[in-house]
Amino acid sequence: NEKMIEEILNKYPAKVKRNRKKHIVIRDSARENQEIEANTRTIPGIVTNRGCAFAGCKGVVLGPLKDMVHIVHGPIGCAYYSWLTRRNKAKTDDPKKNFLAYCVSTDMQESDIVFGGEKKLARMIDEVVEIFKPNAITISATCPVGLIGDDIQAVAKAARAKHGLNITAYSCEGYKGVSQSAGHHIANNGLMENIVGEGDWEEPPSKYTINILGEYNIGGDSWEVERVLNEIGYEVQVVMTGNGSYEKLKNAHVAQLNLVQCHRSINYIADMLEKKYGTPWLKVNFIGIRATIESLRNMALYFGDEALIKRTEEVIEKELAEIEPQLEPYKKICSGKTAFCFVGGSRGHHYQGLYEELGITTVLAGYEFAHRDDYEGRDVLPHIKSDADSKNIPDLHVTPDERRYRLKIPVERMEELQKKIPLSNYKGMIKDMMDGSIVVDDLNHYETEEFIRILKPDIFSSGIKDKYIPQKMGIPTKQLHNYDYSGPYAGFRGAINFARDVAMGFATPTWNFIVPPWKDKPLLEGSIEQCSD
Ligand code: CFM
Ligand code: HCA
Repeated sequence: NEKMIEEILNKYPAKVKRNRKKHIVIRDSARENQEIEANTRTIPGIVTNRGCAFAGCKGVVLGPLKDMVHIVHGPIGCAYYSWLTRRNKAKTDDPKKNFLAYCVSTDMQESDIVFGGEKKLARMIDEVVEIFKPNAITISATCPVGLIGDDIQAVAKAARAKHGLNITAYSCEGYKGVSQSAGHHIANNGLMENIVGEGDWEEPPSKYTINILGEYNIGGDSWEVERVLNEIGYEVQVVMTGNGSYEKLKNAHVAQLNLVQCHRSINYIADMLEKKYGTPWLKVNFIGIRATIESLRNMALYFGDEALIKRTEEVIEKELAEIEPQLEPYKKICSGKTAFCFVGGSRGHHYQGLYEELGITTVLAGYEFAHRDDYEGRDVLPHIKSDADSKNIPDLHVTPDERRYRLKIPVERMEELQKKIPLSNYKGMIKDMMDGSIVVDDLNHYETEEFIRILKPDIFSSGIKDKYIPQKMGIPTKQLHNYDYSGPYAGFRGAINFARDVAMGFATPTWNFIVPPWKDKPLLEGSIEQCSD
């Protein structure tokens, strides 16, 4: 394996080779702490799948909040090409309070770049208030805004005073970080500073009130999770941010527990909620049947109520009885196959368990933009050296809220529970991987082709940008970002949808009809002729 990686890297210039080598690890459980380099700058021109800070802020974290209008201050492309492509679904009781289907942008032109776009932005806010009457407004900056120095914070402040509405600005210019991860952090800080805790609720609305953090309702995932949680007896105050709303988010402080699905995108808020309101957070994973069951049991253990523990087991039993017979035929098709599982952040890890349940072994996995703790576990956080790029987005200084801070469970019980369940913790991807499997950070086009050529996986999990590489090599892909047209994949019923889609990828006769273009005819055609001056 090491020889194989060396061979792949040898094609690079020496400096690039040295860099990329640190982003590739072969899993070896005999070595206790395997380190990987992550969250550093991509080599220019290497053809990565990463996105930008604007994508992480507006596209990922803010965008799904449905009763707000999200203004993109910038040239139209940034808004238009990120418009609804992530499939973060939303429904509202009041149809006038769901603005997700709109694409709202200041459509900056050359003259705005030269003379400044602040006035145009202020006019746009007035129009948005008049036409849509949203519950709140966000403004997200794209690259040129920072370059020309438009002060969007000042525009937002003035508009807030003028309209008496929660209007906030996010300085998430695309270049602010090395990937969309910086945008998550900016959005987390903004939501915490400007929205969470704005509501006037002092008490939770029910006995078991929880928030779900880092769940974006892609293809309806959070609806499937909530269906099961409601059946057990939980009240979900707000999902951050899939199908979420300003109205619910402002009272997020009342929850007794925060669940964290995608820690990469939202661990900052989880941590700040704990510091400010005393609410613990539990790492969950609702992707995969076993992981879902484990998460539900851990939640019940946290509350420690006998009736809740019993009800949890009843619901698990009922759900399993429904799905197990449906799963069998798909397992037969999938069993014995291998997969690459390369997604943006946490999904590169989360989906491995579901693959395993179908009998599929993950032989290579990685993340586009995750940090070392997502690979190595949260314990590594104190050992991560911060560099100029990561210092760019400061951590907010959060202190206990004088009025609302309540320790949700006694310190001793928390310590006891921490030995049993992942409270304020996650263990990272590497420890869960099989010996000899490969972990790659920020995989690029060239390495994708090379690893496929050597490891010949049966299926490749990817996004819209990279899925055509394997497909053209005759390998089925499973889009694990927006799920193409499918989903939900979370929870019990979601696992069936996933199994069906993956089995379909293997069983479809399509692959027999594909002849890669280079097998048919030469890529370049033409003749060389003498050129006379
Ligand atoms: Fe979290 Fe996500 Fe992901 Fe992510 Fe994303 Fe996404 Fe993703 Mo695409 S928040 S890190 S920034 S689970 S949009 S819903 S699929 S890359 S693995
Ligand atoms: C983003 C969003 C994205 C892109 C997915 C893809 C998503 O990073 O801006 O490359 O297929 O999930 O929609 O991650």
